[in-house]
Amino acid sequence: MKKISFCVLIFVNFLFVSANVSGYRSYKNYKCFNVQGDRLRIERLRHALQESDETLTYADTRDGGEFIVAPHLEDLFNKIVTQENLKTTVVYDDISKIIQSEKSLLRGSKEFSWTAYYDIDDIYKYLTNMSKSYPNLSELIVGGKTYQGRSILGLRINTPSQECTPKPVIFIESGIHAREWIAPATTTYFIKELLTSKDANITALRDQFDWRIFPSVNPDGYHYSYTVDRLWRKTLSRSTNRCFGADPNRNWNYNWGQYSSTHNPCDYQTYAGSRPFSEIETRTLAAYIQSIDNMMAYISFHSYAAMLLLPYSDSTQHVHNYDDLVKVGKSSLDYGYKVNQDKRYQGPGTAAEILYKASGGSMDWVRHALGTPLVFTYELRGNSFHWPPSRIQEQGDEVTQMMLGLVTEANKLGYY
Ligand code: 0X9
Ligand code: ZN
Repeated sequence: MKKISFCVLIFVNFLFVSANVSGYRSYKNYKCFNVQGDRLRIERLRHALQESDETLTYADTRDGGEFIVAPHLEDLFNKIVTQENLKTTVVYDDISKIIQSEKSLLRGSKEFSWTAYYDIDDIYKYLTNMSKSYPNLSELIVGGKTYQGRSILGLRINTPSQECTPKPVIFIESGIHAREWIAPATTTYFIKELLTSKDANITALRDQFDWRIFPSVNPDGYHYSYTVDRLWRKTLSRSTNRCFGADPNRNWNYNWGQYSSTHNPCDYQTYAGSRPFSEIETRTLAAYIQSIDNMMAYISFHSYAAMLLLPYSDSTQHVHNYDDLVKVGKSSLDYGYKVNQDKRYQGPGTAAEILYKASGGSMDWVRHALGTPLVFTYELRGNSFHWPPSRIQEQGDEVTQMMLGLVTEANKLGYY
């Protein structure tokens, strides 16, 4: 009798331990609030909550902010919201339900698809398979290395041409923030369109450029978000015994560590790293980018503000071809609206003017260090990093049109 209960105990203990080891951070009863009102008051709310819980998740939005509030913070949240006279609406009353729904059943299916979100190994397998299926049109490329020893894998699409001069390069950097799942999903969709579409506009889009496309430049973080903590944003580099990860979009060597950056390794969101390029991902990717000649455009995909952002992120001063960037950006958005007019994107405009100032971002470094003429950050659609898997295709079609709109106007303005 004793033996049996001992075994039961061991078994129960095993279940408990394995649930903790492989368990996904549940976010049970965490509510998502949209908060509107004075920016400074919202800042005060954020500080107060962060003091009680440094894993607080928040995002600035065009008219305020969005907060994911743990049950133990709800009283404090309500108290400060009343004190500060802020307006709140509930976006999700239990974010764990959304997290569950995203990991839809299809993800185990053999065929890679755009009706579910996939883990990094599946994304990499897809890139590898496409490079094998279309060897004349594409090749697998390595843009850098990660803390956990992964390669930052991408696809180069550079179809054979009769011209002697090299084609202009368009670089796509996607998924630098781990939790912005719609970005890698959209990017693989765009790759699929470039390689398989019979639409003459899209084959021309493919053939005119030397594409370097990286669906996930923070693959360690993405895998961690996929398997452990859905709201993880950073890399996974070890900082202290207790804390790890830096924000890879605060870590580039241009005006590093100034705005929207912290020097606290335990900050859940915007720790800038111990020094510029402290993260192997940004350092190696920057070296790869620097080795490219003839880069016409650098495009970074994030989510979920629905905005089109121009350099510089930490200054309201305009770059010399700002007016062109606005024209190209507008054309890109207009093409996108052929697919989806639900909600219009804000911008194009400098991140500093229409979102918030932030330093150490990839877009700013590329523009400043390399002088790449056309540099954009797209904040794709979503609610709290969530975009229903059933609508990935639509977002992918929208981005495909956006790329067409971008190059069409760039051509009119003489960029190629
Ligand atoms: O803060 C960021 O890095 C980006 N927004 S996100 O919600 N996806 O994290 C914006 C990047 C460009 N703009 C700025 N750096 N302000
Ligand atoms: Zn982002």
